[in-house]
Amino acid sequence: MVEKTFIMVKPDGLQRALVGDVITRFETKGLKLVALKLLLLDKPTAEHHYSVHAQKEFYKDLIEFITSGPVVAMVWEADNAVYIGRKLTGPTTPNEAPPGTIRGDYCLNTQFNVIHASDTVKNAQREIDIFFRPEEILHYDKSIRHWLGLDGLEPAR
Ligand code: 3AN
Repeated sequence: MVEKTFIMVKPDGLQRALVGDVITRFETKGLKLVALKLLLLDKPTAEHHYSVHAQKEFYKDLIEFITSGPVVAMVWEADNAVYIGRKLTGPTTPNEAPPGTIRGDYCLNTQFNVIHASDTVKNAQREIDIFFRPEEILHYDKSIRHWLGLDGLEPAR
């Protein structure tokens, strides 16, 4: 089933110039980018996004960290987008994240772990609603033949 997932490059990922790489991994996997923005999270939005962790001992640090610099928020669409997004991201604890995943390739620390990826379809919708207005989510077809100028043409020899 076609799903949307919410992906965010965290302040450490942006400062370490990993935004392009994260986008490339989702693009080349084949997901469709349907929304994207660069923003500095305010505290209430950060607290809303991470409300599930409000009782955890790392919550205060997490809010400080996630509001400490710009983030890139995105929505990606595909069949099983949520599962694929988690697979590309890797587990929360960097030492558990296999090479080839974003966290496995780039992270040493559980807090500075470069990327957020929704863990369920329900949470994806909740997170998308926090970061984007409905009109900011685009609907369009991806068709490489058209954009290569090949629609209606005979194959080149
Ligand atoms: P994930 O980002 O893999 O969904 P969550 O939802 O358990 O992981 O945690 C949200 C964020 O909270 C993590 N990305 C990480 O930045 C931070 N975090 C989680 N567990 C810890 C921890 N034990 N110590 C410090 N920060 C943590």
